[in-house]
Amino acid sequence: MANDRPRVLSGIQPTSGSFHLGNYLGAVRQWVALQETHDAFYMVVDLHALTLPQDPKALRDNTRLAAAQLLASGLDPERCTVFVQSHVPEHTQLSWLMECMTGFGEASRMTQFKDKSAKQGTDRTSVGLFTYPVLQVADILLYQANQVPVGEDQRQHIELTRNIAERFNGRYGNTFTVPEPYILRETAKIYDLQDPSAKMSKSASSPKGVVDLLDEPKASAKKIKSAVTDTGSEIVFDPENKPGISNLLTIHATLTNTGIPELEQKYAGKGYGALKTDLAEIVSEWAAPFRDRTRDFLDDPETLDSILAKGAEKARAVAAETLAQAYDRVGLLPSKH
Ligand code: ATP
Ligand code: LTN
Repeated sequence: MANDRPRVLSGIQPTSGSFHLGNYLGAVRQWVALQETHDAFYMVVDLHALTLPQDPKALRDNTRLAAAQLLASGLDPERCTVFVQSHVPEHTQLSWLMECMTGFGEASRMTQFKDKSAKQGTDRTSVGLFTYPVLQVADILLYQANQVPVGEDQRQHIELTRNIAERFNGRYGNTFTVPEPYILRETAKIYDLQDPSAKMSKSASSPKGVVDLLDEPKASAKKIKSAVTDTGSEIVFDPENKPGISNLLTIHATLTNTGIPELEQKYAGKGYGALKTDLAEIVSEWAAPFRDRTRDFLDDPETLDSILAKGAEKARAVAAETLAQAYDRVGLLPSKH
C-alpha cells in the first residue's frame, strides 16, 4: 500500500542537544503530518554534522537525542521510516557520483556554505562543508523522493538537487525522480526572538532568541517575554514593519491551529504583554509532554536503537536498489566477489 503513495524524505542534524521552535514549526511538524499521506523517510544526518568539529561522545549522544525528539514529536515507526544517515553506507557512495556531476562554481554559489565558511575563515573550513550540499543531493535522490519538507533556508539545496537529477537523467537516461521542495509559506522561516531579521538557528550567536524545545518551561517563558518587539502597540500581522510581533503571531497561530486574523481580533486593544504572556504559556504547555516523551525514549536506549536498526534496514533496501542502478548507468563494472 505504502508504495502507491508519493515519497517524502528529509533530515535534521544532530548538532546541538535540543531542537528549537524553528526546526519544529518549519520542518518536523510537517514530517509528522506527511507520514499519514506519504511513504516517508526521515533521518538524523550525522554525516552532515561532521562538517563542523564535533566531540565524538557529544555527537553520539546528540544523534540518539535527535532520534528521540523526532519520535516525541509524533513520528511513528509503524507509519514512516526513521533512521540514522551513517547506518546506510549508500549515502556516501552515491555522493561521490554526485560530486563528479557538480560544477565547482555551482557548489561555490551555495549561500549556506558561503555564510558558514565566511564565519570560520577558509583555513578552518573543511572540504566536507563545501561538498555538504552534494551529500544532501545523494540523500534525496537515493530514495527517489517526490517532495522534500524543509524550511526556507534549504530551498537552494533542493534546487541544486533538481539540477543534478536532471543532468544525470539527461546524460545517462532516466534514473532519478526530480524532487520538489515542500515548504509551507506560513512557517518557512521562524525568526530569532532577539533579532527578528535572522532565522532562529542552532548556531545563533546567542541562545536568548532561540526557544529550545527541551528548555525548562521557566527559561522558555522568559525568552518569549523578553522577545524584541516593534514600535507601536497594535498587534497586527505585518512582517515588514512589525517583524517581532508577526513572528510571535506565527508561532501562536501554528501551535494553537488558529488563523492569524482571529488572533488579531482576539488581541485588538490589548498590549504586546498580553500576547507574550499567553504565548509563553502555550509554548510551555506544548513542550512539557514533548520533554517527557523525549526522556522516555532516552531512558530506553535498547528500544530506541532497535527502532533505528529497523529503520536503517528499510532505508537500505530502497537505497541499495537506486545505487546499483546509478553505478550501472555510469558504467562501473559490477563486482563479482
Ligand atoms: P543551523 O542554522 O545551525 O544550520 P538549523 O537550526 O537550521 O541549523 P538544521 O538541522 O540544519 O538546523 O535544520 C533542520 C530543519 O529545520 C531544516 O529543514 C531547516 O530548514 C528547518 N529550520 C531550521 N531553522 C528554521 C527556522 N528558523 N524556521 C523554519 N525552519 C527552520
Ligand atoms: N541540509 C539540511 C539537512 C539535510 C537534509 C537532507 C534535508 C541533510 N540531508 C536531505 C532534507 C533532505 C539542513 O541543514 N537542515
